[in-house]
Amino acid sequence: MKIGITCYPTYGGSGVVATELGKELANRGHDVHFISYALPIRLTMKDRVYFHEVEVLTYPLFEYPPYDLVLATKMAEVMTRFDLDILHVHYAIPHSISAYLAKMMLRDRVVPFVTTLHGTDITLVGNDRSYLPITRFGIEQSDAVTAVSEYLRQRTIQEFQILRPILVVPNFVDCNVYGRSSDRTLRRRFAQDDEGILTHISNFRPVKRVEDVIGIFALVRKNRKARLLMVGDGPERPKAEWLANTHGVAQDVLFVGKQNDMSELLAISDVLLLPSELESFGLVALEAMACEVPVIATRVGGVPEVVRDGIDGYLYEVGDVQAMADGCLSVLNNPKVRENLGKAARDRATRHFCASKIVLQYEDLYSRTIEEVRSRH
Ligand code: GMT
Repeated sequence: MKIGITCYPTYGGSGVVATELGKELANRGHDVHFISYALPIRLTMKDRVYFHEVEVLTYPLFEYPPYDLVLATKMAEVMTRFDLDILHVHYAIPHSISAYLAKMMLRDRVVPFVTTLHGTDITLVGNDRSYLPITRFGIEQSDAVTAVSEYLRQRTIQEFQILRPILVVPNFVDCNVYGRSSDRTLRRRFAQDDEGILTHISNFRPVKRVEDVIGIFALVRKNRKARLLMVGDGPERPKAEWLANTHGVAQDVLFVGKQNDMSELLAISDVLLLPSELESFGLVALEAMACEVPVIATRVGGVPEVVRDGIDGYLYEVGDVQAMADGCLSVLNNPKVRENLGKAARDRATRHFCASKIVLQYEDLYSRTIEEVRSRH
């Protein structure tokens, strides 16, 4: 198939999923055309992968340059020029609206589009009154819609009063790339042999509750030697740095910034901390699980669909910093517990969330959607 993919190219789960999906589809012999305003972060150019940049003209009249219109124009151009069979957009706003416009712009052919809902497009942005009607319209006009968890599917149906089917296609991880590492050299760059490594990876937005990450670590540090790796960047980073100072643990907290290769850092971690207010899936928890890293997270949104409490890690109420610190300590102080949780987590990741399995579901959805839409025209 000739497949177009649009996503946010910056750091964030939806862009990562879209990029990894495109790479897998290209490996399977499809032509994949990425359409976005920048090269997606994890995208490396290879055979059958193409990138089409959306360049937005600024003009003094435009206080708000109309990205969605330029994107629609580029989508229509790529659809025609490369004879696309289907377009897959990740994150509803504004991508599904641009895809709808592009589809309408074509005169002599129909190119269906699939929308994948990732989370904040529904739970934070989409249900704001100023975006709700247009988000609902984008969902209704899509030729197929998927959500990354059952939680997100249900929430979309309830909040947007959606009657059309929404298919759950969970996020995935490349189980060949993500795995445990016994290489002590990389580990020693961050911690001594008797120090546990706790890792947090996010875009440092308020929903991630980085203040709880630091609070949990400070409690852990009172009880044993440990290091905290803070991976990523975003608006709450200064607050996290300030809190590390005020808790007196700054020397053991390493802010390593945005990284392209999470697999390396996860492969040497002992615990993944994800105390978010909400996660529709929690891709980073899955990536950790594939690396045999137990997950200490909040019982929110789609997280329990990924992490089984007491089996792959432990789940807690939002803000229960003390309980999450106790959970970390029970993992760090008991190597056997850490190992058992880690092995179970890896087993779950490989059985249910491996790229090879999930990509087939998208492939199948594309074929069915193309056939349905063609049979109607
Ligand atoms: O988490 C974010 O702030 C961004 C958002 C994104 O677009 O990357 O993440 C959402 O999509 C991820 C990939 O499907 C999910 O793993 C995250 O759980 C989801 N974030 C939220 O629901 C807060």
